[in-house]
Amino acid sequence: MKNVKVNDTHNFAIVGHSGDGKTSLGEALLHAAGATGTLGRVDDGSSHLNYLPEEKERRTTITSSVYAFDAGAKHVTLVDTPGDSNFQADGQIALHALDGAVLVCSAVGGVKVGTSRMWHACQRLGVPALAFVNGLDREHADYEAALESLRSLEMKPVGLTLPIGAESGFQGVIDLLRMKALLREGEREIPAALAGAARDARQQLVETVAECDDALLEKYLEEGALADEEILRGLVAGTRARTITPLLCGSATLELGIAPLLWAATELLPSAADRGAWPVTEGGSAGAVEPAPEAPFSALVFKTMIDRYTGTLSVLRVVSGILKPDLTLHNATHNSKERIGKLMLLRGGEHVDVPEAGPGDVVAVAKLRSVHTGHCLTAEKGGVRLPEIPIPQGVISYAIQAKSKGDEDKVYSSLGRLVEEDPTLHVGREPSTGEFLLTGMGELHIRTAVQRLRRMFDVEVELKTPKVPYRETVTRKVENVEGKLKKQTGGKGMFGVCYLTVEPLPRGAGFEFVDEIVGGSIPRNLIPAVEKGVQEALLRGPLTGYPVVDVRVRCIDGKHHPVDSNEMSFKLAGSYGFKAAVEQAKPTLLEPIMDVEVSAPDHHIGDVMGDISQRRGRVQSTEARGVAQVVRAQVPMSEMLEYSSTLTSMTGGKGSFHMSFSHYDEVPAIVRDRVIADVKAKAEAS
Ligand SMILES: Nc1nc2c(ncn2[C@@H]2O[C@H](COP(=O)(O)OP(=O)(O)OP(=O)(O)O)[C@@H](O)[C@H]2O)c(=O)[nH]1
Ligand SMILES: [Mg+2]
Repeated sequence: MKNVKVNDTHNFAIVGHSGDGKTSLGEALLHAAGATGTLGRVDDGSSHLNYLPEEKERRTTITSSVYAFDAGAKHVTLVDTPGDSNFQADGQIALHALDGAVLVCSAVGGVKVGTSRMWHACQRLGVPALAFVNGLDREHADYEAALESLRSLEMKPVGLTLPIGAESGFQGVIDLLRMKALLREGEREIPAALAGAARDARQQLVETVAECDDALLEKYLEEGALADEEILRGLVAGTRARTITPLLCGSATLELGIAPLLWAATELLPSAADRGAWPVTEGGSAGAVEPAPEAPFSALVFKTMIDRYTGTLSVLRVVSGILKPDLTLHNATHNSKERIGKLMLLRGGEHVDVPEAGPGDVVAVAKLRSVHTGHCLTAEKGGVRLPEIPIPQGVISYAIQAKSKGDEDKVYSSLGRLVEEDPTLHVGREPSTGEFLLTGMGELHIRTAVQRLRRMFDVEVELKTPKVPYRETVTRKVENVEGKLKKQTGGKGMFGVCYLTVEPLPRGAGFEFVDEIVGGSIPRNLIPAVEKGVQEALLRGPLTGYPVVDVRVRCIDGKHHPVDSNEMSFKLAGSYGFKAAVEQAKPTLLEPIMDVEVSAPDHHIGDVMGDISQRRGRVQSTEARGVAQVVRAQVPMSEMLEYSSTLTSMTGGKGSFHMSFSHYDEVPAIVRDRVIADVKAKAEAS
């Protein structure tokens, strides 16, 4: 890779829906480029990209995998990303740091939720993409249907190849630029039976390309044809401007249609230089930095890998300048200094030392102390700051507990390391229940994290469905409730009395304390003690012990004693008064309601909506998105704890969902009584 020009440095992500063949396609590209001696396969565990034990076992990609290789004079980094919604955030993070994408779409079933999610991510980030219809050899493969579904994404696909045969009769592709048939046995002339179709498809290709450039269109209209260099020029311009999406097709596992894809990925997708200047938030000139070796150094960290033995590896994409071992850099995100050790190219699970890295290169650096995924590294002096990569937040929480007592510290420190590697995981304590919660993108995400903890750190944790963080509130106003502490027999006396009025506040308002004492019935300096007492009592409501919210407490009167009144006596008086008032103010239970978005193929949507209403959910809208329907609903969190496995079985794995907290709402009486009974039973049992 030494001395490779920025112009010849490429990187791209392979993105799409789970199981549509991204990893297999990555393996086929590596094999075609001669980077791997044998074709890696997902199914027999020989994949170079799915190298983690969990990936080999599940035959699915869990974290994005980076592989650097040379293709002719070009230095290429390919990033295979996960398709499952539990892990897809990893691919979205990587896309922020890469120059192009190959969107894989299965010939069976076409565009699915994961395909459309990643396509929209490319569009949002302005990443030029190619599309590849994969699996043409599979049963029920239908190229035309897949093409139609791609069009429904508002993509303008322009076919560079044409399939020869389908399903078990799939033999290869026609290269429409070179007008040759690429078969398993090698390059041949186009079979006579397909000559007409190939001519028509090329004609369509030329017309679409001509529309990308006014000068080309003029020439095409005048002469009815374009020269090969002109077609290439139009293709390049249209791809990079994202007005067209070159479409290729084939079979990853049969290695058919791969050479044209490798060509397109390195000739049509932009090189690091073609991509042009990157916007910066600090430094640079005119708010941008050029991807040039002589520019100030900047890089984005898009992945962190934890190795039990070698420690933490930060994977970064150099945006500008040159990186060498022994440099001191500035972590612009964390505002700290970092000394760089050796630089490594990644080839799946293997590392190869390199002497330097320039714009467009992806390298790993070991043992950076303050650096996390998403951070921006810059030159120590005169650096530029790139916008950090936003990290999607997880939504599903599980309570975790060390399996053996005494292992807690080890569990939490190992979890801390795992969270460093996967920023979409979060560990924290839920104050209202005291449980440690592991939060992630879905059930499988959390379960995989637990599996990795066991393998990497030898720690065993138990997962428990978390307690729903219920809240309590009052439903009516009660006035002038007495809170009294009187202990004046023997020793030092305690005396404090307060009168409280407690009333409901709108949802989400929290807590308000109003001091309405006049005439010194409670001394000024002791009124804050009443508030403190109320706040302590707020933490444990009378029904279930969950915190009380959305109440206003007015302290309207009180009594004191010149000697026996002190802070403690008014704090306790406040606490007693508040507890008594809440009991009289018809307390009730509130539950968290989630905004839920479910995507599923058309024919499953009836089942999905029926299931949502059974979960006490309210459907708010439905919308067609490609071949899928998207349902938006609000559903109580308590009903969504095991949703992902239900959705998977209901939709044969083709459904996906996201959810986030919306608001608290009152629990219906019948559910409330059950929750209260549960809490009581648990309290009695312990
Ligand atoms: N027949 C056939 N099978 C394929 C083809 N491409 C992939 N497969 C098979 O499809 C399955 C899934 O392939 P992967 O490459 O793991 O798919 P992926 O998109 O990486 O999946 P995730 O990592 O889960 O997102 C494997 O069993 C592959 O052998 C193809 O072109 N033809
Ligand atoms: Mg994969």
